Amino acid sequence: MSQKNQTLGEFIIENQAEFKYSSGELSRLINSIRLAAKVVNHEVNKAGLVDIIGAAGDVNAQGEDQQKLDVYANNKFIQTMTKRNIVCGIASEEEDDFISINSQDEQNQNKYVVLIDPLDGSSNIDVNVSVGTIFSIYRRITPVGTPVTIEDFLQKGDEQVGAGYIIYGTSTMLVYTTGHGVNGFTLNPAIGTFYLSHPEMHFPETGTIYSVNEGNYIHFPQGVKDYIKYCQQEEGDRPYTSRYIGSLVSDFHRNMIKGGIYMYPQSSKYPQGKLRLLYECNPMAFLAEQANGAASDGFGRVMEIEPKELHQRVPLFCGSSKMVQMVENFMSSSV
Ligand code: P6P
Repeated sequence: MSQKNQTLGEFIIENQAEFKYSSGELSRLINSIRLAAKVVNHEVNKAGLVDIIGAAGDVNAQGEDQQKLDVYANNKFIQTMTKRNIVCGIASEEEDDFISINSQDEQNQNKYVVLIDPLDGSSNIDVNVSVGTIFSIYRRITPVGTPVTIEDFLQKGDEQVGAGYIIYGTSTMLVYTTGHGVNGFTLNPAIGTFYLSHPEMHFPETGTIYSVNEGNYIHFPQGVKDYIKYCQQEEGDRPYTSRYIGSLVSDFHRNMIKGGIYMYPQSSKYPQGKLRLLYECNPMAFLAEQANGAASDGFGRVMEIEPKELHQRVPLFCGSSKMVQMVENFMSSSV
């Protein structure tokens, strides 16, 4: 049972036994993500000072070359997980191919691979809008002690053993699941500790917020156009409120607390959708379903999609279950 104000460390230890593979490795992995989150948070939160402390390409106080924040975040998450020898492979939006972490070493008994979007919504940084890190965790399917292969990464979302995000917003939160519900931890920056602030998070069954880039409206499938028009009609609790800030983690987080749906449909610019299946859609889908919400590609569960390649894109409709179901109804009735 989770108690408010528990630290993330206490929570991980207390709930480790719940995890059927509890060898402590997953706990150490979540702890390494926690550490990287604090390091990235420190850098993200001073982005506005770039002109004062030096823009990308300058040298910082540690004598390190200053990097674009998404490259910085990518390097920090990869370094943190590599140094602690916890995973056997990592895939990232910032890396063309997956990275093997000593997996060819016969002594390497590590069994997890992690897929990350190190800084989602990074274009928002220059305008001081929330951004996030998204992560997805699988057990490798090839034998431990052998080199990881692409098959270890191309697994359906239903095979995830963990997923979560860090939202660098008005406060910094780590929200994650290992298949036993969703819990949110808020960072106290004064002492660098995450505290359980949002135990057992749930999507309301329905809501009145829809999040979509309506600038792409004319390119949307007819079913999506019909749903948006439904949201805008005067009836009952409609018209709904449109809230879209161009950061998946932030829109998802708000909708999980207040009720709502996030949509990134296919369009002429993105015929398969813009968002990546393996390190954006699947982790958010795992969280959504664990929080009594839903996640669909417009016709079926995102987590049932068989991945074909590492940076594959799919449409995403996720959030309150009744709202996702309604979009699927509009989509199926318009084909
Ligand atoms: P658009 C950020 O680049 C992102 O991947 C999501 O975080 C966000 O919801 C979406 O793309 C924004 O895309 O095309 O509406 O600017």
